[in-house]
Amino acid sequence: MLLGSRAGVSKSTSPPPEPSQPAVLLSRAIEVIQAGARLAAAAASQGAAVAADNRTVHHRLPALLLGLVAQLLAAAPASAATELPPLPGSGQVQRPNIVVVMTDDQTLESVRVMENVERLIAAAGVTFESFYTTYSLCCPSRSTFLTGQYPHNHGVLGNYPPNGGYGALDYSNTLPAWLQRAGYNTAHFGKWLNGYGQGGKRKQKEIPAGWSEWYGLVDPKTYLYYGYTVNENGRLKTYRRKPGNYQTDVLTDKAVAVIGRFARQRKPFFLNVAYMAPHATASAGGSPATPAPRHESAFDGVALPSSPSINEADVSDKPAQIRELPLLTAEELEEARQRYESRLEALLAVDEGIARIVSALASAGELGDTVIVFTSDNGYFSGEHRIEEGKVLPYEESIRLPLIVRGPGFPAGAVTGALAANIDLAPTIVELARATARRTQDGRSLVPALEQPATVWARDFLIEAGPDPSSEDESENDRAAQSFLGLRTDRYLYVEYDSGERELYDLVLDPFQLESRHADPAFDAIEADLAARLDAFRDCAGSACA
Ligand SMILES: [Ca+2]
Ligand SMILES: [Ca+2]
Ligand SMILES: [Ca+2]
Repeated sequence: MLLGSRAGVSKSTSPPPEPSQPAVLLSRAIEVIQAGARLAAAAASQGAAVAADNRTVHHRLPALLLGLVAQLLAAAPASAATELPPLPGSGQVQRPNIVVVMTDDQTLESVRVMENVERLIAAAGVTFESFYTTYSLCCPSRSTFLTGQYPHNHGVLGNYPPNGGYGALDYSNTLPAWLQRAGYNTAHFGKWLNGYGQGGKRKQKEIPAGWSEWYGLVDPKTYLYYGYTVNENGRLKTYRRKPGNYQTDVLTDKAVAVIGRFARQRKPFFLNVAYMAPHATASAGGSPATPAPRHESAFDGVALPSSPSINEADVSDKPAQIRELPLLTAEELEEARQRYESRLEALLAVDEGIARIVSALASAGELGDTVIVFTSDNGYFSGEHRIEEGKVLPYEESIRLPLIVRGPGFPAGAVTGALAANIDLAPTIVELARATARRTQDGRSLVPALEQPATVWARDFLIEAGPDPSSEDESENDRAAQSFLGLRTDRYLYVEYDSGERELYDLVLDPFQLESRHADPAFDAIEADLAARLDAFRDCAGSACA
């Protein structure tokens, strides 16, 4: 342990001071050097194949180092750098701390504006290129994260009753409860399952099983960036509209304070930092996300992503619910662009929050023993396939998500093509924590891909939606009126709708999903094969889903 590294947090319960910029840079430089040394050692001991597999890393290291050294020379005063992560081997990693940061409705594309995610997680860890949610809607997706199960097994099929919502899950048998039994301190911050806190004061004061500390946003005010209420370990606190109460910043403050408290205890810890950003400001009505005042102009006038599927010209290949959509008008496209701008701006406070969380871990001497997972619960449309806004549908913008993980033993700056889904998150965390899952796990641990990013595995997984009787009343689900069941393979997406309609995309030839091939005779054999594989997965549980 380096001298002084805990001094800042042991003197008071207030959040530890953030390390100065040079201290952060120096920590980062040391981490990059350490990562390079680990890779070199791995290559030397395991032969040329490993070195070749990690070539991306080796190419990136010199540039990263040069950049960091230049910044250090420019910025470092003599007093900098008192707080450093532990050196390799200085602490025995038994059970690592695990910090999950999950944003709400964030697309994969938008990660490009998050420099700290890139610098502190991606450059220090493993980025999954192909990570998906199996049900692109808040409550079913988060229930999958908490259980390791498909929605058809955990039973949360929508955001609200009768087929979903807060009351639909047995929290005493979810990931945080399993981690507590394995000896973890656990803490939740931010968004919980839809409907949490509704139904009177007693419901607002409820704390779900599994959490040592609880800072849950209380519905229906969860989706307000100001004026929201947090259940803080059983006490309700409302944060009125003033700049210091910006929701994302307040959630970061809570997480940083808890890191300080947990780090002084012997137990490892699990933090679930569930930022509501960049979700729209209200759950109904589609008001744009609210950026922090300091970020309001960061992306003024930014163009929508240049995807060829935006305002798709020919939708004759698609099911009726898309076929019947008119081309978006210039005004509608401008509204989608404004929403996109606000969402990017709202992500900047999340990105700053990640830097503060990493700094807090480093200050507490815990960074080297901590796995950090960055992801989102579902994606979002911004005009693709003529869909002005929303999610749920099985297109890439809605289901493909960021998953970036750093942690002890994982290579730095690596990218893996291993096909992964949110059913895999709980099995991964259970393995890392050496805990025991008490539900049959439908996903698989991603630890092999984290340790060896060149890992490839053959697998299929389901993309589900519904049946959700509540969805017809929810404007945010307005494109999800019907249920579907789809199969994602390493190459194809095949979907069967309740209406009997089908979709089939070859994602190698058609990554933007412009031409469904379900009616193309050239794809008959492929479609028959995919339909049979989907049938075999339809009601799968556990190893039958593998
Ligand atoms: Ca969501
Ligand atoms: Ca703006
Ligand atoms: Ca088309």
